[in-house]
This record gives sequence, structure tokens and C-alpha cells, in this order.
Amino acid sequence: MTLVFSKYQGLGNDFILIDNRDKAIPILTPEQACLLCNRHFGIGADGVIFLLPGVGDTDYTMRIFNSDGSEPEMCGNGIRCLAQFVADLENRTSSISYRINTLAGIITTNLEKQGLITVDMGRPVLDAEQIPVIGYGNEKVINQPLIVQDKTWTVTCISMGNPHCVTFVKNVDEIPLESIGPFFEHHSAFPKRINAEFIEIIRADQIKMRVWERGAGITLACGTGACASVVAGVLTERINRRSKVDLPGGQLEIYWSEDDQKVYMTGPCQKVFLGEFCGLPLE
Ligand code: ZDR
Repeated sequence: MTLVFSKYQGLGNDFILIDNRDKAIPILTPEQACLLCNRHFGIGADGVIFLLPGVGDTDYTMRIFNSDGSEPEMCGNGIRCLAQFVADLENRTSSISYRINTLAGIITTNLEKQGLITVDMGRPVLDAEQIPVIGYGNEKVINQPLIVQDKTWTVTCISMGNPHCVTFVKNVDEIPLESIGPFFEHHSAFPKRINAEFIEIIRADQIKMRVWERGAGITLACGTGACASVVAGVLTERINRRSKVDLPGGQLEIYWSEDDQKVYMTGPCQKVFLGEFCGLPLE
């Protein structure tokens, strides 16, 4: 059996999109997701995303798998790609909103124009137990010490549906992300592992971010991470509620609204190629 797929990218965070609105394709096993994402033996991607029918009053459901086969609750760049994927399937070019059912709740996307999407990412979760982070009671984890590899880092933890640990540093290029990232991801304070963002302040309305993603390692961008980082920057009184986030793959605009306390993310995404994968034994 061949698997028809589309490949999309959002700021270089790249995803395999599978149209499963008729539920004809069995959901992948972790091993199959790993294989599809493998850049040598598979298609190559940071994650695989299934478009499924909506439930209740939602239009569609998104299920996403990281390149290690694990299933995160949410994905900011991925949901922009999913919204553009649906718009492409429905031949819509602008002003179309979708209510998407995810493991992190209902997320609303709005296609501003072809390739530019704003997402209502919902309210950030700050309670330690809900993120989850252990060792800090049920307090918020803002500017708290965390020992990683014998070094004390000052971290702020936030869930945007998925868990994030944000660390502000002087120079983000000097962070040895490849070596330190796994120790953040697998730290005993984070029972569901963590996405780790390192942030340098550029101006009151602009930050520079590098990310180590749970289940995917270093990626060029992370939408939920950018949202969590702006929330952390506001909570620690470093930046404005409306700020730009410079990622290795490009820029996102994030707004943490004072009115409804929701986080809005605007950024690009693009269809890259279509294909059929033949290397997967699907029962
Ligand atoms: C970070 C991410 N790429 C995004 O854009 O939000 C989401 C991927 C999921 C992430 N690796 C996780 O939470 O496990």
C-alpha cells in the first residue's frame, strides 16, 4: 500500500501532512512515524500530522507525531501547516477560519492570505502541576532555579497545551543546545519531558530564540515555544505583550492579549511537495 502525503513547512519546521478525513488510513505506530520522518530512510520531517474529521462543533481534528514517534498535545507551526493544507484541499485562498480539535483543546486558525495564518493558541497554563513540573509545589514556576548538568539555570515554565521551559540568556548563540538540550528534555522535574527554549532579548518587542524540542531535538522553529517564550518574557517583565520572535527558520509575531488572556500567533507556512511513500508496510 502506498501512502499519499503532502509536505509543508512553517519557518523550516517541516511536516508530513496526511489527509485522513475519511479515516481510511490507520494511525501510524511510533515506529512508522519515526520511519516517515527519517531523512535517510523515509520522507524526512520534524513530525507527521493527520487531518481527521472534527468532533462536536469542530471542523477537523489534528493528530501529530514527533519524529521520535511520541504524540504531543499541540504544535504551533504544525497547525498553521494543517490550516493551509485544509485551505488548499478546499481551494480557499483567504479569510477562512477553522476550529481544530487537538489534544490541547479546540484551536482556531485563520487564513489571513495564502501562506499567512493567525492561530488563537488559547490561554497559557502556569500551574506547575498542570504543565507538568515537579518540585515547585503547585506554584507558578517563574524565574526559578533549575540545576542541569551541574549548572543552575533560571527558568520559567509554561504549557501551551504542551510543556515548555524558557531560559533567558545573554547570548543565545553561545548555548551548546545539542549537548544541553537532552538534559533539559529528560530532567526529573519534567515528568512528561519538556521543550526547552533559550531566549536572548533584542528589544522590548523582539526576542531571539533557539529551541530543543521534545521528541524532535534541534529544529528551526517552534510555534508553541515562541508563544511560551513571549508569555515568559511578559511575566518576568522583559518584553511587551506584542513581540516578534526571531527563530533560526524565520520570524513569528506573537500577541498575548490582555483582554482575553489568549495568545495569538501569526506566521507563514508553505506547501513544499506532494508524494507517495512506498516503504511502509501498512496493514
Ligand atoms: C514545537 C512545535 N514544533 C511547535 O511548533 O509548536 C510542536 C512540536 C511538538 C513538540 N515537539 C512537543 O511538544 O513534543
